[in-house]
Amino acid sequence: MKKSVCQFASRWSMIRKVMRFVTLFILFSFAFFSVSIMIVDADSGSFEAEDFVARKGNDDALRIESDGFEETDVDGNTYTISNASGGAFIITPNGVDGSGTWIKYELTVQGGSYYWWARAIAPSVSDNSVFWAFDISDAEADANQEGTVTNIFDFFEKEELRKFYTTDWFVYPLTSRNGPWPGRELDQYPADLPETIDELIPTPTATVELAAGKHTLHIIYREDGTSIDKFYYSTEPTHPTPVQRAGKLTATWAQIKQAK
Ligand SMILES: [Ca+2]
Ligand SMILES: [Ca+2]
Repeated sequence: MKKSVCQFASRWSMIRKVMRFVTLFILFSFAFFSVSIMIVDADSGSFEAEDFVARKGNDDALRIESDGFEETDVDGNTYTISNASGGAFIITPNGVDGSGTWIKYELTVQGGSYYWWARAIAPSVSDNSVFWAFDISDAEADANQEGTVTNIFDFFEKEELRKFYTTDWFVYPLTSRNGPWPGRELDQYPADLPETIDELIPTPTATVELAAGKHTLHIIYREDGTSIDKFYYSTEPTHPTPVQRAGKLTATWAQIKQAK
């Protein structure tokens, strides 16, 4: 009798251990599955600015140039552009009239609210913007449509941001000055701005609603002296690394700034 009680207690203890293990296994699996779902749900990607599919206007504006290209800034000083992703970028060099020039990109997304960034060089208030619009006709890609159809993508236009002007690449969050999409420039950066651009980490709020499927992006000339290397998009406000497509992982801002 004593022996069978002991056997029962031992067996019960074993059963409890197994049940505890199974419970923990189920909980762990559920947590892992949930995190996986969250990661899979993010959609992000990038494409080279030089990979446009169509263009119209002045062939010297929004044109493709390569690492080693020499550009002249607003003070007449020459600087060399290098370290571009893919070794190439688009630029309307200072002195080139790009009026009426646009380039067009095509992309396919999973659908959602997308944050956008452009890796660009915009060294002064005279060299720091383009127009942008998604899913418009070529005929609508017109500077006169600003505020109704097309938007302004500013690269440090607001007075508070002008101390950051640089002839190096920086990944700028998408902005819109007068609409139609909301995206005021100062809303894309922390209220408490740091002293140097190396410490500046954008805090983007502007998103573009894109349904699942194919879309177009028009970039339209606005100012000479502006270069764009690459575009990035993500359903997450954290910048995706250029090499990790499909939203599988995110990276720190320091990694991103160094990545091409
Ligand atoms: Ca200029
Ligand atoms: Ca590029």
